[in-house]
Amino acid sequence: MKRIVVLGAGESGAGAAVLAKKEGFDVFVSDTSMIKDKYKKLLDDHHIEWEEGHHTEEKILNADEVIKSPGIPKEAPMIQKLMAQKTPIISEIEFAGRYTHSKMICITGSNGKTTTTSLIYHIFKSAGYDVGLAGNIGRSLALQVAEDPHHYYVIELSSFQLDNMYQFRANIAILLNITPDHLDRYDFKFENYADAKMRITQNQTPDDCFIYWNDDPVIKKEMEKFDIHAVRCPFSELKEKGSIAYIEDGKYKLEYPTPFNMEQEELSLSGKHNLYNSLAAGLASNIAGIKKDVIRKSLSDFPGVEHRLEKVCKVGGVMYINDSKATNVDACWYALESMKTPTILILGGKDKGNDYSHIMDLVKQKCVGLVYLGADNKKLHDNFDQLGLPVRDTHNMVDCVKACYEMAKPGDTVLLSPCCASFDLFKNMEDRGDQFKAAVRKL
Ligand code: UMA
Repeated sequence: MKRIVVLGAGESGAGAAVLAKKEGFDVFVSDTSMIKDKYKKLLDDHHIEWEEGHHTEEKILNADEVIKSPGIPKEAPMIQKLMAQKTPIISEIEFAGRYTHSKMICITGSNGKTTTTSLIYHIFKSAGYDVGLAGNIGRSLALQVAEDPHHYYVIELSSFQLDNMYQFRANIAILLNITPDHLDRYDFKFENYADAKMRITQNQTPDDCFIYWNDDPVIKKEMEKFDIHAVRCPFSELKEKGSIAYIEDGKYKLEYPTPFNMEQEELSLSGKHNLYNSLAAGLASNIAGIKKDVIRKSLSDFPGVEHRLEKVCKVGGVMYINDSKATNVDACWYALESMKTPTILILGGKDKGNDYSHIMDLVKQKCVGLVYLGADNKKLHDNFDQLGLPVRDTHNMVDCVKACYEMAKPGDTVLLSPCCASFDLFKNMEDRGDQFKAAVRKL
């Protein structure tokens, strides 16, 4: 019997293990940390052998194939050993793709993935399609393929997931943008990260579609390097050469495959970044054959995504906005760009090789104060103190929100859009956003 070892027992690994067991493999799961109770139960319910707190070499190096969780870097000692002995290492999505013929709508990009994925899922659901939501958004594709199969999957793909994908084919692939992120996982080379994003197009055929942002110079450059076999479906803010989705005379327009238009002001999501997300989502839905009236209605009644420019409440005339999902500099750029009132920006966390020069002009234009929130705020001081804005240094959410409250005047906005990952002080970005909302509501 072929032996599959799954490294990491979070959402991705536990799901992969269940599918592998169902498909008749000899399965072993190993995690260097303590495994969450819900995943232990899932593994036990399926009689899958697991270990926690360490990796036992003799139980891992004898694998025929290894499924690696996306959070494990290739530099991890066990991965290095497996690579040295040429054991195939794949991602959970690659594995799941082998056991389903469902249509795959896959979304990647440095920013906007979760919003676009959620919006497409909303449109497909509204159309009555049998659809699953999966991937980086927090739901294992493998587990759904094993236990809750659907005709369509809308899958958010991170570069980490794309890294170990080889045969997987996206029927509709969406690449929203490529800006620096996760450089610590790509030898601090932007090109390596951009190349990983382009893997979303590999294995696509002329029956498939590739939707991408036509104005992105990085995508343009990358497309010269890769053979794209899918039908090209570029979108852009304004009508320009080649674009088949754009804004013209205040109207949101799709040219392909069915001509479609609606008033731009009817779109439920506002801001420039969300316009791109809405164009990409509309195109994917149109290509999937969803009726115009459903697309129109769904684009206008989509409620938005938690932790993404989420309005929390007004306290003392100050609006508090939770954009905890902004874990890179570019995401913060879009958030700041959409601010209409003087802004106190909360930034900081686990730095991923950030270059803050990109947001300096916007910080100067929009911000009236900065609150740093990280275990180590030195890099923030080094970059931003020179602007001469009032600055506060904090190391937990309660102190951070208190500092914002003291700094803000009626009419201001407090924006949590930290540019960084959350793992230095919080469990994850959701925990950071939840703690922010709870602290604001206690003011
Ligand atoms: N581990 C080992 N050995 C090692 C190193 C780590 O066993 O040498 C273990 C860790 O203890 C941990 C596990 O490996 O338990 C790593 O798991 P994981 O972080 O991959 O956890 P999952 O719950 O499987 O979550 C992953 C994605 N996590 C990451 O990419 C970091 C989740 O994306 C995703 O939702 C989930 O799979 C389902 O697809 C989160 C994320 O932060 C939201 N993504 C990044 C982002 O959006 O910026 C890319």
